[in-house]
Amino acid sequence: MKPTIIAIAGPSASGKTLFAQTIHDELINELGEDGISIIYEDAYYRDQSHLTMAEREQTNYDHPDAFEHDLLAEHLSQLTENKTIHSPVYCYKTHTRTSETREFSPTRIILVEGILLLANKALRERFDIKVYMDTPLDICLVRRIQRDLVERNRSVESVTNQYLNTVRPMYYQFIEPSKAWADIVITRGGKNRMAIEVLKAKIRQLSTLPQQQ
Ligand code: UZR
Ligand code: MG
Repeated sequence: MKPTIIAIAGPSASGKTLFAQTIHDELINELGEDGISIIYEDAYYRDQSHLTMAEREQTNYDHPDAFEHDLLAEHLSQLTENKTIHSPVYCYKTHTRTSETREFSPTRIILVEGILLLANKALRERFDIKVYMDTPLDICLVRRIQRDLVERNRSVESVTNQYLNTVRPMYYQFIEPSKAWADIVITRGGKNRMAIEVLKAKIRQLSTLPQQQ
């Protein structure tokens, strides 16, 4: 069995996580634990344990160099060879990896979710289906303020500064151009019901096909 790998990319707070999780949760009973799973690009933010907290706060987390994409590409290759991986676990509070890893076994369908997945050639080559969430940037900003204040313990000032310094410029430099690689572009965010149903139908079809060698 060779897993099918589906990338879900797009700007920060565009609804990627919600979209991936909705598809996963609505199919998990039908497909089972070895049928569908999610990998987060966030988990592959670089280890920064050698840096001070002040230095970590200076990192540009919206630039491709902030991620260990080589390791993610390597892990995706291993999963397609049916090997189990140990993915890193990242902590947003300390801006670095934790000492834990997450054991992850291949499933028939693997959803991979993250901002810069389509901006990297080695990653693109490993995706069978490439999806891009084309949510307008002002909607993303509003959602990001709401989310990061509640879930990531930030202030309005820190979110807006990050937005102006890195999120917005890196979006125009790397994320928006990567849309050209997408097979499917989704408007309106993670609650787009028809987009969810179309992806679910494709996943169901792939899951019932005789498995490729
Ligand atoms: P999503 N990010 C942080 O703010 N701190 C970190 O330690 C690591 C990441 C932010 C990052 C990016 N950047 O926009 C966002 N900034 O997490 C990506 N600024 O996560 O796709 O869930 O929004
Ligand atoms: Mg997310």
